[in-house]
Amino acid sequence: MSLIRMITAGESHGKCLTAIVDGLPAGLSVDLGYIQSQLRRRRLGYGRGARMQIEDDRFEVTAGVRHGQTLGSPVTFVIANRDWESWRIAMSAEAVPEADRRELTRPRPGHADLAGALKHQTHDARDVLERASARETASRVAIGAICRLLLRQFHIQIGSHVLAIGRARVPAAMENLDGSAILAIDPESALRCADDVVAAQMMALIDQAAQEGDTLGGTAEIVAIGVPPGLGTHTQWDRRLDAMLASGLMSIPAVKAVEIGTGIASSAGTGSCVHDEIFYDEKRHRFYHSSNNAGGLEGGVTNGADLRARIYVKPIPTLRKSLRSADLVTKKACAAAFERSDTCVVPAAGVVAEAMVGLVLTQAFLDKFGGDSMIELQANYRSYCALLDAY
Ligand code: EPS
Repeated sequence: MSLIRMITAGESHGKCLTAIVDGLPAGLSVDLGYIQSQLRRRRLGYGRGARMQIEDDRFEVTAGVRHGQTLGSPVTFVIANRDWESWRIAMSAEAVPEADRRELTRPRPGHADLAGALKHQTHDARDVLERASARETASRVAIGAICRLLLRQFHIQIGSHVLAIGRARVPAAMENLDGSAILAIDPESALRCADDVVAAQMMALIDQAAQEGDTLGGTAEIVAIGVPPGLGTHTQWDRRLDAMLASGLMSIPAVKAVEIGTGIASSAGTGSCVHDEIFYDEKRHRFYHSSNNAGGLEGGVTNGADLRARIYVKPIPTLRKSLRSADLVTKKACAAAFERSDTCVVPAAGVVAEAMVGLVLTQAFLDKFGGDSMIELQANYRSYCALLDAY
């Protein structure tokens, strides 16, 4: 089992976010500009809130990298929260007068406020929301970016696009865009939707939701191309790669459903229509499939087709048009609190999902090929490719 692990720390309005990834091999070139570009992409997206103008996600690498290469020791990122300047008192590590704590006692339906306050026995939901905030995903994008730098050494590339926002959805023909076509979509466009007409409809719906004090969710698809067959396993429930991918994607704030390939539509189909028939290419010495409803995974193992997964993102729970709630202290009926937030985060969630696919694929890649250094990993990978050629 790969020892690569990610752990993050930090609250949305605390001094900084800290992200540690342990288990990367030594000798990986670390392109800081690429990592910064992924962090910038996360803040983009039509419908994003005012926080995105405050933060620039400048980061420091404080461990695990020397002269531009990984050392094989834990790599640590520290991402400054510029907004902390306005929260120094309310987020102080030392005790402060109650009046300065900016307590939140009117839990927002759909956020972690009530569940977390009961769990931690606190009557101030800010003790919960500060960590539950989607701000934490900046840490994951930084770690996902360094993982993607490793995967790119083996020609594995990851991208995403937006399939739906609210009731605006791309036409069926766009539902199965080729992986390279998805990667060709401008990674910094406002919605990363392949259909310009539908993108305009999405923007109109987002504008309407914002005017009405409401929010919108939607669907994003993530693709990884160049993935070799044989990653993951069919032998243990928690190491099946579809299970690991689903777990990583479901863990993204606001994601309420995950699909591998066309899992949802396929559940209504027949086996003879759903399963991807197998052929053999004599020239390339490779098996291939006539379709990819399986999303590149069969039995928890990659089959050589593009990896494809979809995330279904709920409308952001912080609404100007407050929902009904009950006060944590008085227990009296009240209107849910409003905290600055977004109208729609689906494009951003797609960027975070790319990072999570990058992390999980790197775990599976190192699990199979191992190696304490990139040199060793590359040698192991080449010998596996030779076995596939000779199969
Ligand atoms: C977000 C950071 C948060 C929110 C939003 C997205 O910052 P702040 O609370 O200071 O505005 O803008 O949070 C959520 C959508 C959420 O569900 O918590 C971010 O960095 O993505």
